[in-house]
Amino acid sequence: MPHDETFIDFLMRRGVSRRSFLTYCTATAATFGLSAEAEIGMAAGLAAAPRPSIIWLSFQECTGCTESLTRSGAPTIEALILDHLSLDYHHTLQAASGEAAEQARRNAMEANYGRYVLVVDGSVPTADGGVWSTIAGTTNLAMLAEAVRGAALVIAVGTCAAFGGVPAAAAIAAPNLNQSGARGVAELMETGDIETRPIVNVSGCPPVPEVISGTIAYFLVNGASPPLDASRRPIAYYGKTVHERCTRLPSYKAGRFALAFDDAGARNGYCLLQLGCKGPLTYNVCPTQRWNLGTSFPMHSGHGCLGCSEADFWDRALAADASGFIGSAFYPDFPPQT
Ligand code: FSX
Repeated sequence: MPHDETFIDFLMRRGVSRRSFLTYCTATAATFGLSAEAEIGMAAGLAAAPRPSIIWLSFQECTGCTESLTRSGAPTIEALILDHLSLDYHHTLQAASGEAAEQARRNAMEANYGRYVLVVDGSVPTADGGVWSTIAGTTNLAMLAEAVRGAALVIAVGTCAAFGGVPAAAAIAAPNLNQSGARGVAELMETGDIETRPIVNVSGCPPVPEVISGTIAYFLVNGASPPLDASRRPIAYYGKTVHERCTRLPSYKAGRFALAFDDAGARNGYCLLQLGCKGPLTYNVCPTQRWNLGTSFPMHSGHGCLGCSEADFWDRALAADASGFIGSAFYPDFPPQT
């Protein structure tokens, strides 16, 4: 595909109608809280958007983020946004390997210096000079430091890249257990280990795929990241808790709580808070966006929220009080008042 092919040309070639495209733009603009006028601007901007160069680096992770992104299903416009991108380098998806792959990365960075989007998934090991994870003989830390310099925007996809995630687990309770010294990308910018660039955290383990594509769509149109919260996440997606958006919220307000995962209350939509649900302190769109093309989300299928889009969620989940309530040490306001 040519680099200068616009997004609307690409969609037409893939058989997507203008009506479907406008419907998508309206929904996306509404997510970002844009005015009707701005909705039109978003449609025009996205239609004319050229293919940006994307360099995608994968470090310490489980590949769940890429799997989330490439999940099978109907070819939605969200998915086509990702097809439209010029994925010049992606460890997991590219066919090239070895020196040919590394040369392709260097070529893409040089040709698009200052303009490419750098996507990172996985945390970065920093202990022992970073030798815990290397690619083509280069530590993840050194590769990240090099790639960040020419990036117009950095998107940390997944809780590992955003906050350290599972590879950094037990950093709170037992610091020595984070043996690889796993850290998130933004933290490395704060400590001066890599240069500072505009960065967006798209957290979640894994993140909702539409949140990834929506964030990229916003950048394509505006040339900048959307408004962010204190954790550098797009407010449009992370501005409310899972609890506030949960389909079981009416039960919470009525004081109806499931007391076991297999009791009648759990089956009848009672609130899962007393079974350890982390929805009240977790900011994400899972209940409204849902997964697998809007099919379901954890509380819908009877499982409490794990809090995976929050920093240190794995360690928080380990702490249980005498009554067995998991995570109580980190939930001083339990039960929440909203
Ligand atoms: Fe982490 Fe992603 Fe969880 Fe896995 O790349 S956020 S372990 S879903 O794969 O980084």
